[in-house]
Amino acid sequence: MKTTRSRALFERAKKILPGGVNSPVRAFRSVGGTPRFLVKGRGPHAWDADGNRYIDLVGSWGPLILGHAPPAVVKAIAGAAARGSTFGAPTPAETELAEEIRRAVPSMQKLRLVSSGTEAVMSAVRVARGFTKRELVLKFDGGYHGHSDGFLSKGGSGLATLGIPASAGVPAAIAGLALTARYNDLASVEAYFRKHGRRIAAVVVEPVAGNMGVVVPCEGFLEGLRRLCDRWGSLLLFDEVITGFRVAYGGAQALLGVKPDLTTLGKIIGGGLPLASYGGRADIMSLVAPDGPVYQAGTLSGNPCAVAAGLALLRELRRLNPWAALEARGRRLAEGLLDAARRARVPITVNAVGSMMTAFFAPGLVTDWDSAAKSDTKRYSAFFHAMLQRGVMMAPSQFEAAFLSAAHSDAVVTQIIRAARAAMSALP
Ligand code: KE4
Repeated sequence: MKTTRSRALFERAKKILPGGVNSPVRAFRSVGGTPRFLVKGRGPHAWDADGNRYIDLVGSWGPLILGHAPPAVVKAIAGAAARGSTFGAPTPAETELAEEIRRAVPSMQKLRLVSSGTEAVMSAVRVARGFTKRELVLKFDGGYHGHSDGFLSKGGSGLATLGIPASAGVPAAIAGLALTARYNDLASVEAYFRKHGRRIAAVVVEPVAGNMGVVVPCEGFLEGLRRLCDRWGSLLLFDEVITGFRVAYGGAQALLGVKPDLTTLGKIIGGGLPLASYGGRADIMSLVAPDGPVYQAGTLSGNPCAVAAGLALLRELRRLNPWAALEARGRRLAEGLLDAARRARVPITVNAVGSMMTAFFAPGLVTDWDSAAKSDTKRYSAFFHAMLQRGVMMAPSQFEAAFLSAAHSDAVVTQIIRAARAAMSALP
């Protein structure tokens, strides 16, 4: 596979961008080799600068639930841009998008639009602290909630990928405000509550984890968090930046039937443009400025182009209702990966919820960060490259999710499975 142009582009990029990228996980550091510089996407496919075509299972880390460049979204962005890309004033469409979100996620009685998932979680935690007048936040090892200071220890996604236990540059005083429990282990949460209960402002959790690879909540785990938050007067914050509109129209809270006090969304609701949201109970959100004393602001918050993209995508999702088909194809792909591994006698475990999944090169079940971390990342890297050579782009990290879109037809899923069989049997 020719990668001349990607290699040259990478060398040039590294001269000015740290690691040659604008987000660490794109740099292929954990899988090695040259990151592919992509130039075009259409439906389930992406093309790199050397003209190689890939079936894209990264999907921009989640937003592309309808695949690349869905016509309705492209048209909406072009229209918004032609009417003026930003005003720094309220616009009608921002309210329409907020109403569209609340229709799907009724627990977000009031919400605000921001520009990234990081900003959404950071702001939601500030509101939780303002509302409860408490300082501590409880999160989970292997969880990732963006790169704000309070969340950069024992995190997932890029931190796990690069093996960074905690980021430099975060003052101990701030890092110390985050307690880290074990996902799917209610006893570890109860222990923290027994010790710090009245100081914990919020429990922040990915209701289906995506940033240690996909890890599914055990029966009763989320319900247990709800019960403990109610018992101790803390708020339950579901970080649904990945799962919102991904695992169901109403996200993981609809799929799993547990209602948080606060929710963060991102990725899909921006239709591929920078847009995210935090929201929840009206009594909590009434503290957000200018209504209340919790300050949060943003020059491009509710940006007209991003709002137009998000509105177009959410309305398309409502029209197409793709989740049953995504679930069926996701299951077929998960089974296909397991079958390919079995044929090649490679021990893997696949965790999947609907169209998001991870093949862990680990012998046993993966139910938390400790078990995910036991994965053979070298073998994952070999599989990643064997798939890349066969025209399938997986996530360049064992600790991320693969995403199917509604554009990944049955025939495309068959092609992925066929490539996986060849890739598995080619593993050293
Ligand atoms: P952003 O600031 O990257 O928009 O969102 C942060 C975030 C918050 N919460 C969850 C559950 C998330 O998954 C993310 C971001 N996800 C990663 C990939 N798993 C973004 C990819 C990247 O960092 O380049």
